[in-house]
Amino acid sequence: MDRRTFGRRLLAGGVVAATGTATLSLASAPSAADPSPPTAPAGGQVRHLKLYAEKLPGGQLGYGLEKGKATVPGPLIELVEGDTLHIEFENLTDADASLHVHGVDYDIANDGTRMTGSHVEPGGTRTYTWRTHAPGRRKDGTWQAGSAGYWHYHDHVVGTDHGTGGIRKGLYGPVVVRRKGDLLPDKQFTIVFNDMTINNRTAGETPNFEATVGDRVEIVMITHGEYYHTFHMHGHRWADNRTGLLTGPDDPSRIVDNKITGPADSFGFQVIAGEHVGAGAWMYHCHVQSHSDMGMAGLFLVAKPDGTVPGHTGHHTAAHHAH
Ligand SMILES: [Cu+2]
Repeated sequence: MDRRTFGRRLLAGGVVAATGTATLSLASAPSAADPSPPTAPAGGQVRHLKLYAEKLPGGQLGYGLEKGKATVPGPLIELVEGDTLHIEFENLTDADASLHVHGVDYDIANDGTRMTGSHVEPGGTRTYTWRTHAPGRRKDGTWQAGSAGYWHYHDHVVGTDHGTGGIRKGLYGPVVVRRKGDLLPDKQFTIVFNDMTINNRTAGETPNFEATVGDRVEIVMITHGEYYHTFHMHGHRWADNRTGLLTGPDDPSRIVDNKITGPADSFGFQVIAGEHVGAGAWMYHCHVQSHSDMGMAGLFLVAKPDGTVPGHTGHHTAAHHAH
């Protein structure tokens, strides 16, 4: 395994950070000596990963890279177009479970469904293989997209043959597939609207995310459950395309700060924290008014270089602070 690109990385915020979750991530800490952000290397690597499903307190379930370290959402899995990933999945729960992925290439034996027998019994292990590809021209001359994008994985068998119980209890996580040369962020956060929760946390316990002005922050946003939502972040905006970045001055992507999102949708983007707007306790929330009123909101805490967040007392939202 390449330690440079596959190093264990402490998420610098978010609900999973307190447990020191290892994340399969390409991102690296910014270098003061070199202000230009690092970029994704060439793909084509064959990678291996161990992933567990296990029970969490309160009747929840989670995926984790180590036993006893499961989180909701599960760990970020990050690849570059052309990479292949073999995931040795061990089911430590007391019910059949699986791993089903969106966006990347997998054959029917890696579907993670009961119908195909590609689920895992309690105590069992199965290796799932995900492949990715770069964009290019097919033999017939037509153009095919690459695998790049913000995707996700989830259980497909707990509770029902669609994994409704597994998803509800927390068996889901983010996937990022990059193009070679894509800018790598300083910090990455995953926000999942799952029914009326954010990352399975209810009103008053929703996660806050911390950054410093100038950080290149990447958000992966996923929706699960029964409802449609709109994702809004105050003070920041992004390109509404598969990678959330503009490719140049002629990129036709719409720039948005609010996006409708329904069950199993995923998108993502990078922002420069506080760019043009400065430090502050910037809200993010569902913009369906009854949903935000019921607590589907949290804070993007953008600190000044001295670490302070202007106007933020730390308790006016009663929201949970994840460090
Ligand atoms: Cu909503």
